[in-house]
Amino acid sequence: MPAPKTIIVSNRLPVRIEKDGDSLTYKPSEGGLATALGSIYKDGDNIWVGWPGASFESDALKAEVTEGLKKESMRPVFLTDDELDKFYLGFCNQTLWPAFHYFLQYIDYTQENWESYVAVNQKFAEAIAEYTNEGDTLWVHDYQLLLLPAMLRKKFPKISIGFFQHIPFPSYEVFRILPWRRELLEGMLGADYLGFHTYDDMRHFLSSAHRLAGYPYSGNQIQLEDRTVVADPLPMGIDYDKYADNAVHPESIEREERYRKSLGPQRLMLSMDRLDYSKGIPRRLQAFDELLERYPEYREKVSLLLIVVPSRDQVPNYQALKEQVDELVGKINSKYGRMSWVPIHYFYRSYPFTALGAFYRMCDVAVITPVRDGMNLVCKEYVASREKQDGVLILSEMAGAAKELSDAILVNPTDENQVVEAMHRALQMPVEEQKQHMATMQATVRKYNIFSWVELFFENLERVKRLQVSMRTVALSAEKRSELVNSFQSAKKRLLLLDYDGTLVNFHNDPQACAPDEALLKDLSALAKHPKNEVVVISGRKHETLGKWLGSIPVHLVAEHGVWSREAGKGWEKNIDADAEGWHAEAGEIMNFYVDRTPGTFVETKSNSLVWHYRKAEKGLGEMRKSELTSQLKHMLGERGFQVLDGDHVIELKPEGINKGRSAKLWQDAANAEFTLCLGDDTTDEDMFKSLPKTAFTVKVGPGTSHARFGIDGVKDVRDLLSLLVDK
Ligand code: GDG
Repeated sequence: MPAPKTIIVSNRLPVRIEKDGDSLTYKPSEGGLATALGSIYKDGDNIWVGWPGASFESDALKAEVTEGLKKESMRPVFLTDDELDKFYLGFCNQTLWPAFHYFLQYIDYTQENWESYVAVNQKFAEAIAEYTNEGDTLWVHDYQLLLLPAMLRKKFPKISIGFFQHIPFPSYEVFRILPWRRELLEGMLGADYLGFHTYDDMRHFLSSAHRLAGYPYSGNQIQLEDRTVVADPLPMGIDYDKYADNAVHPESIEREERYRKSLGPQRLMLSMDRLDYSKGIPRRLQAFDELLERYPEYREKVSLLLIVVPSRDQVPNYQALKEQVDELVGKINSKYGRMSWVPIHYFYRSYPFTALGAFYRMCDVAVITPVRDGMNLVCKEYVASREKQDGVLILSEMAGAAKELSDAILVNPTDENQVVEAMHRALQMPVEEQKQHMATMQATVRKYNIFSWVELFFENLERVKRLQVSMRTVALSAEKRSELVNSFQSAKKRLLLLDYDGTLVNFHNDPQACAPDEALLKDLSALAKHPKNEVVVISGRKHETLGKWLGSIPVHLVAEHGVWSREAGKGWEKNIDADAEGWHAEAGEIMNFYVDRTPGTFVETKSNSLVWHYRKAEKGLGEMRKSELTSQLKHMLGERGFQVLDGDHVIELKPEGINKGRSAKLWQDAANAEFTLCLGDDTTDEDMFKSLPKTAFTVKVGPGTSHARFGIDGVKDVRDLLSLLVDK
């Protein structure tokens, strides 16, 4: 088995391939992610997989590029022009990008583009599979590859897969608009650990996974059939020292001096983004226009340095935006401009790194007001570059970075008045105050830098893998099952402890509609009649119901978690005698208060317990009310000797000391069995698993954590297993 390696996957490789005469040269990217992951993908056998950034037609050229990239620890996935058109420009940039940035009016629903998206993700999966082994760790990046984690999971069921989403994850209300929402979610859930820039992005993802794909979650853990997946906010940082050093680099200083000479002495505000409608450039320009209108004293004294980096210029919306920006700049410059002063210095191009250093040094104020941004790194770079700790950052609340940089002047980018006043306040802010805020922001950006981000990502992914192992019950494989059957056959005395709902029969929205079918009655009866067997059905159900459903066959019954018991052929015995009157009325009143506020819920009254059912309540609302009700019940009745049990879409209030574990133990002691089989599906069954000896065959039904030794998939498998034991 080769040594485990790490594979980074992103749509675009961190390299620029240029033609130099007859040969190709490979220029590494200076982007933050590439720098941070440099020490990782260049190490040992690790690699970075992605599209090399240009179309290479001939096989000979592709082979040359593949060889060249190999030396850089990279592996290419070549995309055709058709794929670039439909997958990249189409689905990525005209469907997912606008949807995830809340530009619903721009979403393109072309099915062909979706098909290309699936095909390209599949192409990545196949390329990656060529270099991958089960022990490797994969880190997939961003919205272009949302389907990839599940495709890789299919090929490598146990592999570690991390995923990071660089753009926002929208609210469920928006995400659900996409026709391919379910496939996208299932794709992402192929990962073990999913990182987002903010808590809100994570929350939106969890809510979509729950509501659209039906997976339950608790905290930030999502329970799939066979795995626990963790979603987490992990805001991306920058290489702080690189920006701090660049700002004082002689070349940046020289550039600043050069620019200054041509610009004159006026104060500067910086606006720097890729050309994108999510960045809010036109609104920013309108606010600048209004600033000059409202505060004429800034005319000839303040200019806006507007850097717009070309991006996606083949997409019509981007072309229209470019025209809008050009027009606005023209309008403002012609309205206020003087021979000696230009209000907006506008550049539509990309600059070398040292030019960035000069821009960050020169500008007293940075105006970063995207209408929606996953994180926004420019604002962090500005902060890191402020050597003297002066300068003011105006930052949109809609950028992920706003969650960390609360010392910036935070604005709602659509509130023009607020942005104008923020500009005014920034230009007036005393240096001492600027320094106070800047120092705090620098400390944050320095601490939560890109290197700690990468380190934390891998640590968290590893932690999830450990969690999955600790929570895994061993699947009751064919081999284990025959071991179980052999032990059953060779034992003189055998005890079967069986939960009812979710174990012997499937759940139903109406709890009364779960009566046993003929086949079940036949098998249980046959098992119970065997002289070596004791069969006990241990349920939370009312004793009347259990009696009605199972009273005609010779099984022993334990009802209401142990309040009632009945040996086969005998009458019901009540095991405790709590004061039903007082607490029933009081707790019933509380539960009914929640029923009134939560459609789809109801209260079931048992002789010694009360159950609040929320299976039919709106997803999310039911869980929220459950938490409220649980804490209220605990608060009001906990000290009076009551416990609140958390079951499958129910909570049950009952006197302490009564639980299925106690009943299971009583039967275990009394039966003196050499073989015990215990089957159950929910948290109340865990008490049984815990109370039995280690040698017992405890089996958890369905997914999730458990104290049981084994796990099986569902009711059908339980029924097959019981059938196997009949007549043995
Ligand atoms: C996506 C998400 C998230 C800009 N102009 C030049 C230049 N840049 C560099 C900046 C910065 C980067 O480009 C832009 O990063 P942002 O984070 O601001 O924005 P997106 O490109 O939209 O990135 C975003 C990010 O992913 C990371 O997860 O923060 O929310 O949309 O580093 O310095 N670099 C050079 N010349 C330029 O002219 N060399």
